[in-house]
Amino acid sequence: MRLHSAPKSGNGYKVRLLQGLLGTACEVIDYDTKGGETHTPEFLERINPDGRVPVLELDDGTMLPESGAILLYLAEGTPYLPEDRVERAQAFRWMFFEQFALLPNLGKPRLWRMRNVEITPQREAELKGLFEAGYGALGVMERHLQGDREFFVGDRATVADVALYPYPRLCPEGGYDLQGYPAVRAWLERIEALPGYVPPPT
Ligand SMILES: N[C@@H](CCC(=O)N[C@@H](CS)C(=O)NCC(=O)O)C(=O)O
Repeated sequence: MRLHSAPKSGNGYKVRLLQGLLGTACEVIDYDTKGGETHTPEFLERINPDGRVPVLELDDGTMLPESGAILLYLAEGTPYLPEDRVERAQAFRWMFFEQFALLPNLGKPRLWRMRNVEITPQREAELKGLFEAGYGALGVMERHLQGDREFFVGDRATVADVALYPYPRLCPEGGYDLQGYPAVRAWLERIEALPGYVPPPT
C-alpha cells in the first residue's frame, strides 16, 4: 500500500494516525497541493479525479480517496471499527459530522494562515462565518463529551475519534481558542495518550 498525501494535510494525518495506532505504516508520497500537484492531468486521471489527497493506493493498484473511506478500510477487522451495528452507525455519524461541520470550518482558517492568504474584507466576512460555525461544531463535541464519556462511541477509541481528532487539534493554528472547551481538550489529551499515537504535522 501507498499513501498519497501532503505534508501539512489534516486529512492525510488522520490516516497516519490510525496506522500508528494500529501499529502499521506504509510508504507516503507527498504532493505540493499549493503548487497544484494534485491537479495535473496525470494525478486527476490516475490517482483521484477530485484532485485531492489523501488517497490510499492498494496493493492491486486500486485508488481509494477520501480520508473517511480510507479509515474504514484500514480499521476493518480491528477494534477501531465497532462490530455492534448501532455503535458502528454512531461511528459513521461522527465521521459524517466531521466532514460537514468540522473540516471546512476548522480547516479553512488554518489553510489561509499557512498560505499567507490576504484577508480582504470579503474573506474577513467569510472567516466570521467559519468561526461561528466552527465554534458551534466544537460546542456539539463538548456537550457530547461532558460527563463521564471518554471517547465518542462506546468506551474505547474508535475510528470516529481518529477522524474527529486532527482538526480540533490543529485549529489553533488557524486562530481558534479551545479555552472554553475543557471536555474537548481533555479528550485530545486522551487520544495523545493512546499507544502508537502519531503527532500532527508541524
Ligand atoms: N473530503 C476529503 C477532503 C480532502 C482534502 O480537502 N484534501 C486537501 C488536503 S487536506 C487537498 O488535497 N487539497 C488540495 C486541493 O483541494 O486542491 C477527505 O476527507 O479526504
